[in-house]
Amino acid sequence: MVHFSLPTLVGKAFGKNKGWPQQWSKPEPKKNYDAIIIGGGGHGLSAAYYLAKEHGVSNVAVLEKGWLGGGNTGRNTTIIRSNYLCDESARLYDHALGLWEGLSQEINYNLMFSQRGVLMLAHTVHDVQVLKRHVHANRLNGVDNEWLSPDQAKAFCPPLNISPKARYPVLGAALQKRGGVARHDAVAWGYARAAAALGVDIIEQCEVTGIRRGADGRVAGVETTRGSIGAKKIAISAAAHSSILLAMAGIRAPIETFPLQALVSEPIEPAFPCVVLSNTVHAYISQSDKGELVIGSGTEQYLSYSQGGPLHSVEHTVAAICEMFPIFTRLRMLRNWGGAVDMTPDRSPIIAKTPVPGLYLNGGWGSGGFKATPGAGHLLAWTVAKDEPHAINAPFTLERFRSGRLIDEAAAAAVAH
Ligand code: FAD
Ligand code: PYC
Repeated sequence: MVHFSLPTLVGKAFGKNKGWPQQWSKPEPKKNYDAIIIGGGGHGLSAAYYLAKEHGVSNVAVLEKGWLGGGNTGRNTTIIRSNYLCDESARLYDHALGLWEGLSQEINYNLMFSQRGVLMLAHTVHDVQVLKRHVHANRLNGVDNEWLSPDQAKAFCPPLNISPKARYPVLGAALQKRGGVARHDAVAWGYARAAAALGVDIIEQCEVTGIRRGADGRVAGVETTRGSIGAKKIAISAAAHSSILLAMAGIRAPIETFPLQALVSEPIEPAFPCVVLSNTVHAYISQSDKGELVIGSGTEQYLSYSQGGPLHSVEHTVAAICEMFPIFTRLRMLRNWGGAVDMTPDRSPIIAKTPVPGLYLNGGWGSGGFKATPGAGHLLAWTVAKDEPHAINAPFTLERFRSGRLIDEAAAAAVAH
């Protein structure tokens, strides 16, 4: 089934201008900006907000080729946690989680942020060892995470099947109680409204098709489907399309793009109290406040920019969910969709300057960037404003793929890759 997000449906109902009915004006692009951000997802919009709010840079445009939040921001399963393995990642994701905790109040927009706890299941001895290693590493970094026996996991999540006869029995679980979910598209709209109120121009239906450079090599502006726009600085925050945009500036990036699918069930009474992830059986699940079970798959094993994927992957995921939670066996699935996620070799992101003066990159978040939205934007804004990274994003460079100083988070990604 094709997934139409709410903004699309409303956009169709409201006529030819796709997108959410505007809570901000619809500016025409100016001739010149101090900074342009390419990509109107949560990351780009939050970067614009923090540029204006914390650095006083408000002569900024966010250029979005479609509609706000129509990329991965509006397509993900909204899981938020900070239980990553490496010290660098713990700092990065916990910085974001800290910002989530006050965000609805700060931008005066109900993001439905709900810290209901994230449970990561172990089904094999290898899983037990890996997840316990994460628990210990997290605690050393001041990030909450605890190990639960199968009985304790069931007490936390009563629908969980802990029968030893299951094909992949639950041998234990890691629990991050501060983890949870939020309403994904509200994050884009909330940041957009807050940034616009500070003077940022948010321009939809404006695809960047080229990056211009001056004789000195610095960025000078962009070519778009709405004409040329000048800019002193340009930040790429375009998720799946990072490598395409970098190529416009002559940079070859170590990023590949894969499809990742998700689906929702028909809505039911509240039945599922937390978030559960199982890397081994390629499935994760939570229940939205509307009542739908929100379920996701592992990444497809082929490169593609398609925002969809084969049905058999989704069937495999649903089979795994039914085995872990037999009470859902008779539920109907309502709709499925996909996104295209940008993966780096070490499954960690890049928030950094690029070799082109004035050009910055926030990308490579793969299957895990929603949780990072406030942190990614905050750190990207810092990097653009000061032309140097914040201490938290300093390790997340493009250069690490040359030097070998990788930040390996394949296991913490929690989604089979
Ligand atoms: P996007 O929201 O994709 O925004 C980038 C924007 O750039 C898009 O709107 C796009 O249209 C625009 N763009 C691209 N090219 C151009 C151009 N040339 N000109 C102008 N605009 C352009 N992460 C989690 O943390 N937890 C999860 O549970 C989770 N589940 C996921 C489930 C699925 C099915 C998918 C697909 C992803 C999931 N993710 C999850 C990952 C997460 O969605 C992303 O990492 C995150 O949303 C990236 O945000 P963004 O703002 O960088 O990207
Ligand atoms: O990053 O936690 C995550 C995640 C879960 C599902 C997709 N991504």
